[in-house]
Formats: sequence, C-alpha cells, structure tokens
Amino acid sequence: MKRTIYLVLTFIACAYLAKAEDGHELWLRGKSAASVQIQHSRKSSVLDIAINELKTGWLGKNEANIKFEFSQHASIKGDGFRLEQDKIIARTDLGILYGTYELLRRQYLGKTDDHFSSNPSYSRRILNHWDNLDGSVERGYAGQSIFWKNDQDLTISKADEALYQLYGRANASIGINGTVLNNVNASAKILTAPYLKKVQAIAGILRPYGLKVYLSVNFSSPVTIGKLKTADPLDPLVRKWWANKAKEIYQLIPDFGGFLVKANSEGQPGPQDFGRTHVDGANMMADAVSPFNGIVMWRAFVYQTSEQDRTKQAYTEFLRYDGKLKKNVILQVKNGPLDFQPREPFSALFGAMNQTPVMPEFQITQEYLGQSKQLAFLSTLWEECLNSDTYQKGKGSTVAVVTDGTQDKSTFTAIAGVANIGSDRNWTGHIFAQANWYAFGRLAWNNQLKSEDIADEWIRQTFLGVRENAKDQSFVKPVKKMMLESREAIVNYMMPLGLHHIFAEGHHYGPAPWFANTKIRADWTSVYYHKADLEGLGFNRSQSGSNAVAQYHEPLRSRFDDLNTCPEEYLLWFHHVPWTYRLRNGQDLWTALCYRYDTGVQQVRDFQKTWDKMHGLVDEERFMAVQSKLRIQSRDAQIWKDACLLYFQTFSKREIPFDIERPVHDLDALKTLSKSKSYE
Ligand code: GCW
Repeated sequence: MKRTIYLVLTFIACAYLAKAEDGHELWLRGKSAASVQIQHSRKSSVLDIAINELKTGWLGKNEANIKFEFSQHASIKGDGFRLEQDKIIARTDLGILYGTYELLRRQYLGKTDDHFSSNPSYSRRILNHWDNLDGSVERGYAGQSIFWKNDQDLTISKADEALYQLYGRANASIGINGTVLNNVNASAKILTAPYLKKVQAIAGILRPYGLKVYLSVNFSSPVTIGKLKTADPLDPLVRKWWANKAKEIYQLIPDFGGFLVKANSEGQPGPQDFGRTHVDGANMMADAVSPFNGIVMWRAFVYQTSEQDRTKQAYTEFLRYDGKLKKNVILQVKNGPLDFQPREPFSALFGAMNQTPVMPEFQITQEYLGQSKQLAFLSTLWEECLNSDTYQKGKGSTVAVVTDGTQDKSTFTAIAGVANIGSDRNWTGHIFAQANWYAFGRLAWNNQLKSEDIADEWIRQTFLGVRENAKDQSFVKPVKKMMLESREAIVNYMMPLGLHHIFAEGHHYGPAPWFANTKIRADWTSVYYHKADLEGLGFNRSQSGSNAVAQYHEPLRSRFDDLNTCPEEYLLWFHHVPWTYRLRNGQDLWTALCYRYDTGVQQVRDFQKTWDKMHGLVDEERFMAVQSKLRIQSRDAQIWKDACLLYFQTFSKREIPFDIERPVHDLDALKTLSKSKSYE
C-alpha cells in the first residue's frame, strides 16, 4: 500500500516537473493568488488591463492596497511613470499600465527599490512586421504571419483575437506602443476597403494595450488601386487621392499612427519614377496625414544602380534634403550603412542630419545572424550602435542622444525594430529569439539600459520561478554569459575583422564568399564586398578608396581612414589589408583571420556545453528545443569557418596555423550546399 502511494506521488511529482512549457507565454509567466486592492479615480479599457494584471500577477504583500495617481509632475514625461510605496503615478492611463508592468516585473525579480521615475527614451517605439498579405513573412523564420492569411480570408477568429491580445500584452509589458502591420515591400491592396476593415478590427483589439497601428504603403497605390494615370507626388489628383485615403483611414481608426514608406529602393516605386525627389514624395504623404496628427516614416534604405560604394548612397541621397522635410516626417535609418550585418559601423546619416528627425531601424528578425536556427542575443549589437559616438555636436553625440531628442528638444522621436514574430507556438522560432523582441522593447523604452541587465531579467522571467535566486550561479550566470557572447561568436565565425555580406545569395543563411555573378548588380555579390586578391582582403573605403570615411565627423574620419588607428573590428570594412599586415597582437592578417574563425566555432561548442549542463534546471521541452538548435548552430558555424578559410586560402596561399582544428568539409561541397536553402 505504502509503495503504491509512493508510486502515485512520484508520478504526480514527475508530471508536475515535466509540465510542458512551450514558450507561448514568453516572459509573462508570473501568476499569483495573493490579493490586492486597487484604488483608481477613473475608468478606461487601458486601466482595466492594468487592474487585471495586478490582480492576477500581484507578488507583493497579500491584501495590499495600490493607488493609481494622476499627476503632471515634471519628473514624469509622456507615458512615463513614477513608482512609490503603494502608488503608481503617471500623467496618462498608459503611463499607469507601463508602471504596472514595471512593478510586477520588479516583484517577480525580487527588486525592492520601488521609488523611482521612468520615462521613455523615444515617444514612438514601433515594431515593423514584414508580413505579406498572402500570409508569408519576408525574412520571417517563425511560421506564417499572425495578421494575414490571404485575400479570401480577412476574418479574425476567436483564436486570432486571443493571440492579438497576448501580442498586445507582451508589447505593452516592454513599452512598445506601435506596430506596422505589413511589409515595407508593400502591396497596394492594404489600402483597399476590405483590408482597412481588418486593420480597423486589429487596431480595436490592440488599442487597450497602447499599441497604435501603422501601415506600409506602396507609392504607386493611386495607380494600382485608385485608377489614376500617375502617382506623381506633385499631381493635384494624386495629392487629393492620398488626402482622401488618409481621411478614410482616420474615419475608421481615429488614432491611426501613420505611414511607413520604402520608396525607390530595391525595385519599389517612388517619387523618382516621376522625376521628383524623396522630399516631394514624403511631404505629399505628410500633408495627407497631418490633419489627423499622423506621421510618415520615410526609409533611408535606398541605393541605386550606380558606381558609388553602396554604403555611401543613403547619406549622399538624403543629406541634401536636411531641413526640407515636413514636421511630421521622420527618416528611418538602419543601424549600419549597409544592411543589418553581424557587425557594421553606425550609419553616418545619424550624425549628419541637423534639422531632420532620424529614427534608428534595428532588425530583430535574424536575417543575417543565423535566422531562427542560431542563438544570437542582439541587444549587444544595438547597444553598440546606440552608444557609438557620431561626434555630431562634439564628443558625446551618441546615436542614442542624436535620435532620442536629448540634443534637440523640438523633434519628435521614434525607433523601429523589424519583428521576428510569426505563427509558431513559441512566437519567434528559437526560444532565445524571444529575448531579442524583449530587448528591443526595453531599449526603446530606455536606450541607456545595459544588455547584461536586460539578459538577466529576461532569463529569470522566461525560465525561472518567482524570485528564484537559488539558480543564480548554476543557471542565470552561465546562460547570461552565453547570451552576451553570442553575437560576437557569430561575428567571429561568419565575418570577423569587418568582413561583411559574404552570404549565400537570396536566403542569407550560410556562407558564399565565392559568390560572383556578372548578370546581377555587383553590390548583390560577395566578391564586391570582400575584394580578396593575392595581395590581401577588404574594401578600401579610406580616402584612397571609396572615401566613405569622409561621411563621418572628426575624429572618426581620420581614425577610420588610417589603417593603424582603425578599430580592428572594422578593419576590412574600411581597408584593403595585405595578408602580411600585422595586427595589434602581432599576428598577420591571415593568421588572425584563421584564429577568429576558429574562436567562433569554439565559442558555439562552449554554448553547447553550457546548455547541456542546464539539463534539469529548466523544463524538458524548452531544454530540448534549445539543445537541438545549438547542434545546428555548431554544425553551421563549422561550415562558415571551413567555407571562408578554404576560399580565402586560395588567395592568401598560406597554411592554416597547425594548432587550429582542420576544416572538415571540401570547398566544392560547400559551394553546392550554399545553393540549397535549408542546409538540412
Ligand atoms: O535586408 C534587406 C532584405 C530585404 C528587405 C530589405 C529592406 C523588406 O534582404 O528582404 O526587404 O532589406 O530592408 O527593405
């Protein structure tokens, strides 16, 4: 009898321990039975959410009393808040909601210093979904779009609604307050009545969570769906069409955020098709939405078929328009001058525009960083960009400071992240990719946060129980270390020392440094970027080369220009460097390159060891999911190392140092592999 009871108890205990955690709840796993009373002087759907969160997630003293207090106190700005003993103080309902999430987060983490104010760094903190209307997601690696299925099905099911609520909640919990629902490579159909109706419905579900919806628009919409003969931004009929369209949208969605536009870039239509400028196009749209307080986010990601170094083109194009854009236009600039590479210097445009608000665009989806197969915590990449000094107004003009309004109080501010969210049960494909969604929101709220702290809070909320400190040393510390190293590991095994864009064509997952093709534009090939030859490696962007260094303010210009002062992480970005050139550690370029690639591979092997040690400290389902992804990453890191070293060796004509593990693949086999999308 005793034995049976024992067996039953063991069974129950095992069933409990093995309770599946599939990642769907993200970092919002805190539940509680403790009771709390909430005093509030007004009612709204936003406050209802705050109240509900407190009632279900309260982890403070049982029977506590919490007061929502509205105050115009100078220490609180916009939707910021102040936490005091038993009080959440804010100017707005949303401020109360954000304060609520902060309070609950702190309770979960066991933080007690609850007297402080917190204000958002950017007034608009926006996700960009590259979701197509047929349900696919451009550069999405986590299933299908959560917003779109196809033309025939524009309904929102109960399950969709529940998903959007959780999406809204997750975003609100980290302060994200806007979302662009469709791809920047936009279909004009989004502006037709049936689609706008669905946008209206989505907006209605997301509104209580403080999320405004925005849309990407196709510049030739007046022709495609409006039956006009032209989309020329100076044509009165075209202007009228956009004005009417804006009116129609705002009638449906009074708090609609505005438009995001990719124009004259990668085949998208734009004002230049009609002999007009980006300013003409942006200002025309700005006029259409300005009566309703809408904004236009105009992307600076443009490059034409020209001989000019591609990394210089956005700056060249837009600098001349500084001060010419309407007040409700903001220029959306990718963090680097090329395209979301594992490492790039910051885009010179951040330091160039004196009278035009500029917003950073980060890529949360890991197009170039292992997609959802590899673990890459991108917070360190974004932190590096935000902390880069542009020297626009002397020392201290970091990207953070020149974009968040600190230097120029009159501008409105924004930041965008290209979402990594899809229909996968765990939202992002890789459990650790959730950390990138989380980190983007946290940095958008406070661009001074440290990646280390962001990782710490994410790990605890995602994997541990309430105030679970016992696993500090065994779990949090090693996992955090792995996350903080992960981006640099990728740089090492993919593109060390400033190499860039040597990816396989199209899918951008694996290596193809050999990729050359005279039939397509040169800047879509790898050889354009690394310029390997018998003398050396790298793109000369110094004064003697493309002179991209001239786009940076002093002292950066000179620092980047001189091979001896150029930071080594950007060496091959700015210089064509002889194979025999000695780096600061005394190694010649070829040797250093070999060690970097090898280090990257070893780092991933270490991640595997680290994670395997976590067995039993985290639920089995997520443990196995991550373990399996790390195996793929390890395999593919080796592929990167072998491909790049064997290929560059055909130029350097040198041995791989003998204390480094030898390649295990043949170059020809890797060339074939790079053409297959899946790598499986
Ligand atoms: O990084 C490139 C991607 C394209 C993308 C483009 C952009 C949406 O490969 O898929 O298109 O950037 O940012 O517009």
